[in-house]
Amino acid sequence: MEHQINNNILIIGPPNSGKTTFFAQLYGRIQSDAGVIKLRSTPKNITAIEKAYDRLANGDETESTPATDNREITIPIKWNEKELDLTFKDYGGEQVNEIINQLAYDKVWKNRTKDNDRWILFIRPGEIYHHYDLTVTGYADVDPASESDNWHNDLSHQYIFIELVQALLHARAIGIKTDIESPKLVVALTCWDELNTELTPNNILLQKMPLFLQFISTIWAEESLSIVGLSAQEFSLDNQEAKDKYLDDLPESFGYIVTDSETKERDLTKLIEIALEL
Ligand SMILES: Nc1nc2c(ncn2[C@@H]2O[C@H](COP(=O)(O)OP(=O)(O)OP(=O)(O)O)[C@@H](O)[C@H]2O)c(=O)[nH]1
Ligand SMILES: [Mg+2]
Repeated sequence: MEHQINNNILIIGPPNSGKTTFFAQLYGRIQSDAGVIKLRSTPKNITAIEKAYDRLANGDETESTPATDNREITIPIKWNEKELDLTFKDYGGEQVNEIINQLAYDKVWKNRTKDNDRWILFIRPGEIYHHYDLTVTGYADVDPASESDNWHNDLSHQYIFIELVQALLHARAIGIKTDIESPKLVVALTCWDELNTELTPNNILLQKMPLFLQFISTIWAEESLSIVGLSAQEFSLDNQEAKDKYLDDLPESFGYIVTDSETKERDLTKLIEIALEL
C-alpha cells in the first residue's frame, strides 16, 4: 500500500548551484506576502537566510555555505488553506560532492532521503561540463595523450548526477525500480538566465544531459517528476550595473521560474507549489 506522502521538501544540490540564493529569494517572497505560499507565523532560526537576503539587498552575492554547516530552517506556511511547515536544510553543497566522490552517505543524509518525500534537485546547466563536446573543448584540446588540463580523467557531469540519484535512492532503500511515485522529484535547472535560451527546461536537459534525462524519466512515474528552469537571482551580480538594480529595488523584484510553457513566472514560491502538487 502506498504510504501517505509527506510535504517535507529536500533541496539537493552541489556547491555553487544556487541553493542559498534561492532560500533567500523565497524568504523575501514569503515575507512580502507576494506569492501563492503565505507565511503563517514568524519563523525561528532564520538568521542565516536573513543574512543572505541582506547581502542581496546590498547588491552582493550570497556567500558559499561552509561544508560542515547543516542549518535547518523551518518556515510555517499556508498554502491552499493548508497549514504546513517548509523545512529546508541549507547545508554546504560540498556534502553532495562527498556522496558522489566517496559513493557513500552518512546517517544524516540517509535520514534526509527518508524524511522528505519531495526532492528538488538543483542542477546548474551553465556549469555542466562535457569532456567530449567539441564546441566546448575544440579539436586542438581533444588529445588524450597531451598533458593539457583540458583532458580530465573524471566522469562527465551527467554520470555524476546519475550516481548521485542512485546513491540517494539507495539511501532511501528504494534502489532502482521503475515508476517511482515517492519521493516526488523536481529537477530545477538553476541560473537559467545564464543559458540565454528559448528552449524548454526539458529540452535543455535533453541537450545537456541526455542520458541523465533518460535515466530519471525511466525510473520515475511521469506524474511524479517535473523539470523546471529557475533563475532565483535573474542575472549575475558581478558588475556594478547589476548591483545597482538590487540596490534600487528589493531582491524580491528579481527572479523567475520557467515551466514548459513560454511564460516566465515571477512568483518563486511556485517552485514549492510545483513540488507540493506532484
Ligand atoms: N546568474 C545567476 N547567478 C546565480 C543565480 N543564483 C545564484 N547565482 C550565483 O551562483 C553562485 C552560487 O550561489 P549560492 O546560492 O551561494 O549556491 P549554493 O548552492 O548555496 O552553494 P554552496 O553554499 O557552496 O553549496 C553565487 O555566485 C550566486 O550569485 C541565478 O539565478 N542567476
Ligand atoms: Mg549555500
